[in-house]
Amino acid sequence: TKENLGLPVGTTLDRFIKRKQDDFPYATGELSQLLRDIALAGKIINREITRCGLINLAGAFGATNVQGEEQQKLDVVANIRFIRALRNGGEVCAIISEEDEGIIDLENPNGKYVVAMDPLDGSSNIDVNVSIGTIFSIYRRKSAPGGPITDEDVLQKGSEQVAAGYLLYGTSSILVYTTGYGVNGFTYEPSLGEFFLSHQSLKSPEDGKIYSVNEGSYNTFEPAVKEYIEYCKSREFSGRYIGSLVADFHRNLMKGGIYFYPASAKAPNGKLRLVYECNALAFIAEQAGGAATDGHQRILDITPTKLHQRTPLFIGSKKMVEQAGHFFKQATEHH
Ligand code: P6P
Repeated sequence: TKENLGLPVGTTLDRFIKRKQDDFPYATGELSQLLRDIALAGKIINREITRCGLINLAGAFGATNVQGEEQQKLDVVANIRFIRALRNGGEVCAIISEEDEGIIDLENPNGKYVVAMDPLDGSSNIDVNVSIGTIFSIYRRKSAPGGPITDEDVLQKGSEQVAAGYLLYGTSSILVYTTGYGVNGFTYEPSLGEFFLSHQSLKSPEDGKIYSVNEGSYNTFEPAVKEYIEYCKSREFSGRYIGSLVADFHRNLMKGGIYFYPASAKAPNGKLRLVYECNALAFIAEQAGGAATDGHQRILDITPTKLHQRTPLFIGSKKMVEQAGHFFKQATEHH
């Protein structure tokens, strides 16, 4: 099948992409090149992050981004690097980024793809040495080439994604992505500047015993969420919360578990962004045999209306997400 090529673990990302492209007779190579451009930007960011302590890139930049959050220098660096890599690659016509209010038009009129990204998520963790990540989604451009970028290009449902992935800059840096035929992970070897296939056809355990939520907001969660948390405690699950979405997501993907960021008084629609955080991870979760909802519906079925809109998120092992959904169903039936 297209899913498991049975490639040796020593396969580089480049060779893997080439092999996969050969599987698609009509592939014209743009998506392959786009994935290479993202990997290149990831290598550059990885270098900046590992050096940041030395060249004082940690700490607040003094500016604030559209979210009103203190903009960390590395956020700015990551945003610039990804935009530059994708502009130079030529396959992308527009970018939506957590760091920019509006649509970034790359002036690539023949670019077939649109990228939605969080260039450096969890940036508040940078100067405390906690793992951080890049999250990206890739969509096909819908409007006519050469014309203006329109809302139909940038407000697409997650189910329209052509590819999605994340980079996790941790104890080792890893690139995990899907093009709709399974999930594959590549571990970065900085001394060679190469990503090597390390997790082929990654499948997430269908059930798990890890739950990840910021219980500091427990008191203002809706009853169904409180009931699910009590359920997790009754089953003596482990609470694991790093406070860095990509790190929490990846751990649960590998070991089985659920991450949830529900609505609360402080965050009436949750904190995480639908277009450039939740959709990418939801695509990966489902491709790995997991699930992702907002408590009621599939994340990938939500039609975005605003670039930076937030959504509650329940994501991870299929059985755990279903169990959480059960408490929401009960709640709506009682009313
Ligand atoms: P809280 C980091 O700022 C982030 O966007 C995610 O990476 C992380 O999972 C979440 O917010 C943590 O938010 O409200 O629990 O501190």
